[in-house]
Amino acid sequence: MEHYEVIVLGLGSMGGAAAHALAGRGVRVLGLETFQPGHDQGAAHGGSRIIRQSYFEHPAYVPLLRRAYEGWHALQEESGRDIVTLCGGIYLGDERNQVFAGSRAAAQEHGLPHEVLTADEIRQRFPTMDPEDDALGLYEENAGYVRPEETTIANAELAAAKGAVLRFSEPVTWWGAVGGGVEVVTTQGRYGADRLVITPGPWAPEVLADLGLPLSIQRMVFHWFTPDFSAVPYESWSQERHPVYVEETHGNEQIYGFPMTDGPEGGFKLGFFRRGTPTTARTIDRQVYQEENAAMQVRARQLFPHLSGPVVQAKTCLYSVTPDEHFVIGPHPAHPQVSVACGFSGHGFKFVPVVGEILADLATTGRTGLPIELFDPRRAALQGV
Ligand code: PYC
Repeated sequence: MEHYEVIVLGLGSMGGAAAHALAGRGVRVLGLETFQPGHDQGAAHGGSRIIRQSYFEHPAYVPLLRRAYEGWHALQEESGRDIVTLCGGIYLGDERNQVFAGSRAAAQEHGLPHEVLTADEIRQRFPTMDPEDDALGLYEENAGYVRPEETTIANAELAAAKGAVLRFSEPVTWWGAVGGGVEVVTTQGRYGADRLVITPGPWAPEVLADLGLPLSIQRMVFHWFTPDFSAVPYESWSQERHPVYVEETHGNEQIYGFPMTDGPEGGFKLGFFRRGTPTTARTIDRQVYQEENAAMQVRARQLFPHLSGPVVQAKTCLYSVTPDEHFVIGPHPAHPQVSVACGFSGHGFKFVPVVGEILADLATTGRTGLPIELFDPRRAALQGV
């Protein structure tokens, strides 16, 4: 049986970053993955993911985001791939809601550069947008998007270049703690290791069934629409002038989206942030229905009245949502030689480099100096208490 210092089970966004970080530290690492790098079966596809720092979900994420940004720039430089675009970000809402008030609280607590804009200022600066008159927006320059497929491929390439053994198209059928180490069985073999890192994405309910985590696997959809360029010219929708955004107004569901990142034909991508339907990674319906496109466009046009053209494309994606929407990262409660990372609740991708670093810390030393208390697999929110 081949033996490694660390096995990484799942080479999607988080596992790929962990394999890369471990290989970079000279650890003898094996990575195992069911699909091919950059696949579209999980939560790391669709061309773009938001990165932002004035984090309305909780100010405790900000130190991790600062660290993640260092990792993003390093990954782009080292891989030579086009991964990071900082086009600015705006979080629209009002004093009463999480998106605006939470972003401002995080920016103030951590001294992050930001501007608060009124509805008129938003309209003037971003002519695609027509917010409610009483809306407010927190604008931060240091936000933008990253390209998920490029990220996952870059981490796999760099991990392999640094000595990791990566096996794609090799599904894992069993893992277990054996003695002080671990064993993993795949469709093609059996491997042993001192430590195991499990990054299963939406397959967590199967792969980590022993933990009984209360994860909700949700089918999400993102849509690309054609704007009316005769009303607002292409340049105003493009990443040279348009920020990423999250909007929540008057009890409406949150929507999020991106500037046009791939030229005038590429469509303007957006989605509902928290409106998934329960599913599983095996049974998800990947078709997108006309009614879904229509509902998205009606909601989107409350903010973007000129987003009136046809849908260019629409895709499904899988979120793994925890009850408190905070991540699950830490040692496996029953097996200290196993570390787990899952439950990214639809907002994890921007943390990819720092999660890789944390998992490499846990696998090599059993602890990390980075602040992960919020993500404890044993916390009350995960116990149904
Ligand atoms: O992480 O910023 C984010 C995000 C917005 C919508 C989905 N994810």
